[in-house]
Amino acid sequence: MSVRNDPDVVVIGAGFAGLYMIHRLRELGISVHGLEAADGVGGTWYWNRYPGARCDSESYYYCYAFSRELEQEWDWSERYPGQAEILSYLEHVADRFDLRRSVSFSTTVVSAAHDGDRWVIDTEGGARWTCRWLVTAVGCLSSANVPDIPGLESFAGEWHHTGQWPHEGVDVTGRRVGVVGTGSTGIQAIPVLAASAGELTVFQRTANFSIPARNAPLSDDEAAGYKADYAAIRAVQQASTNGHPFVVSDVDTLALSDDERRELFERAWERGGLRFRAAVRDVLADPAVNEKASDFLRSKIRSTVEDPDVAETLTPRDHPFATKRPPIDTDYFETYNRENVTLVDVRADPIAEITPDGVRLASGAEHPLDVLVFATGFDALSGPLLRLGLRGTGGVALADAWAEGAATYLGLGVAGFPNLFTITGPGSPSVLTNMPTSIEQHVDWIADLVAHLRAHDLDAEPTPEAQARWADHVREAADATLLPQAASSWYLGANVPGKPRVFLPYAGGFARYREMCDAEAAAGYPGFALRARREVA
Ligand code: N01
Repeated sequence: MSVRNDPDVVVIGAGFAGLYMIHRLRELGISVHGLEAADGVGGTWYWNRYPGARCDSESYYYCYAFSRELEQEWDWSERYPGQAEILSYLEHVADRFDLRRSVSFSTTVVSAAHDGDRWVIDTEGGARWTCRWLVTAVGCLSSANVPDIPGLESFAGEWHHTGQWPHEGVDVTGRRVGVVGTGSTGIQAIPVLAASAGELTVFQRTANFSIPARNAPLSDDEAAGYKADYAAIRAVQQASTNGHPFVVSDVDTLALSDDERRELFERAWERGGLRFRAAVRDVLADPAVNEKASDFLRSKIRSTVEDPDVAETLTPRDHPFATKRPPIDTDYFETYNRENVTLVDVRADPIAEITPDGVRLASGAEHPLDVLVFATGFDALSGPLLRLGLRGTGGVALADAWAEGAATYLGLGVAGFPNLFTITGPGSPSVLTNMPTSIEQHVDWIADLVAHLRAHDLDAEPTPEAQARWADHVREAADATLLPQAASSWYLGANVPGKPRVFLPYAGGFARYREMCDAEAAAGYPGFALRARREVA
């Protein structure tokens, strides 16, 4: 095995996070190289090519803010950008800032161990890289969760996880298609698959709330308006809870009459999208407010779905609205009015096995299929880091360090893992926010820290005390909301059998989090053990 190279920093991943990290470090004159498993840039938007894949954040702010020129020159075509358009955007960014020359593609990291001096990174192809600082930019939702259902290997048709969708596409025309999962992904894919499949069977375990996206082409006037307003838009994002440029309503919905409240909800419904949450103050803090909003959304399912039994099966009753990540959709509930779509309640009658012909339920009912789609989500936040095979001081594996659940300081580093920085790691706001906003904040913060360490010839890792305090704070922040009430949420790791139940993202809000990170840096990084560099013979 040969040592390929030895930059100051290795960045794993070339999606939104990795590309900007490489750019920032290069600007600072710090040598950096990226390792990317895919054969191109894009991360999430490289892999998630399933039918209907589209972003739930609006295009004018689901993008980088670091370059005024980039902001002005890129034209989005729709209110919500589709997968292909976001991938084109990231390819443009890679070219515009000449980033590809700093990335090795088709290079999967199999292990990364700190040898007491440097990180030693081994890749599937046998190439070895070493570096002083290792930055993970592997995303929060990149480790596919394929359920362990008996008989899957015997299935005679084709099956795919949405997060590993074939690049050549899957022709479902006239075929019998099954979809397992009704999270954000399933809810995006189901209407599109139904439009061309012969028959579509949806295997639903948990009914979900969903709000119409109201996607539409972006008019020239709208696009020009956003471009002119970017300074103000970015300021609202930076001061917000979720990194979205929405100002949360100050209306006390419980003080309104029933008619006034219904009118407020109707307006938010008509506007559509994730903005619905911002229209309902305290929706994630006050159970009474949440129940009003949940009731309204349930009534929309009843009035949309023609068959009352199907409508009832689609009606969520086991978790308050938005305690699981709320999907947004285009004609999701309407799809169940189609002749070729069948809803199967697998909570009432669980999937027992996959047979060569399709899916067999516990009751013995059979659903013959040609194509089976797993929209079953991801081993979120910790999963993408665990599969890197990270080993810290003394050879301790991250999997052992996290046996009781993922623990970090600020979501940015792990005690016992020197000079490792984790962009949007567990314990950061990440998935509760508009991702590019959180990513840029993390990248800027890490770049400043690496520059500081380099200037003073220091190594750094979080102190165990700071990490323990942060874990308490992450728990308190979640407990101050209704979020932990969704028992089956991936925020808690509940979707992966055997995964420790720890509320993974930081729910205290993006603006507050950013201030804490800034205070940490201004105070000279007191939550980190900073050690003078040892001379190595
Ligand atoms: O995954 P999910 P996702 N048998 O975990 C079901 C982001 N995203 O890919 O709820 C039967 O939310 C599972 O059921 P249950 C977004 O943050 C963003 O949809 O566990 N069913 C659930 O219905 C999102 O939240 C965009 O009972 C099984 C579904 O599969 C995150 O990605 C677009 C099962 C999984 O839902 C993940 O969304 C799409 C089993 N064995 C996604 N195992 C944007 O636009 C799981 N399920 C940015």
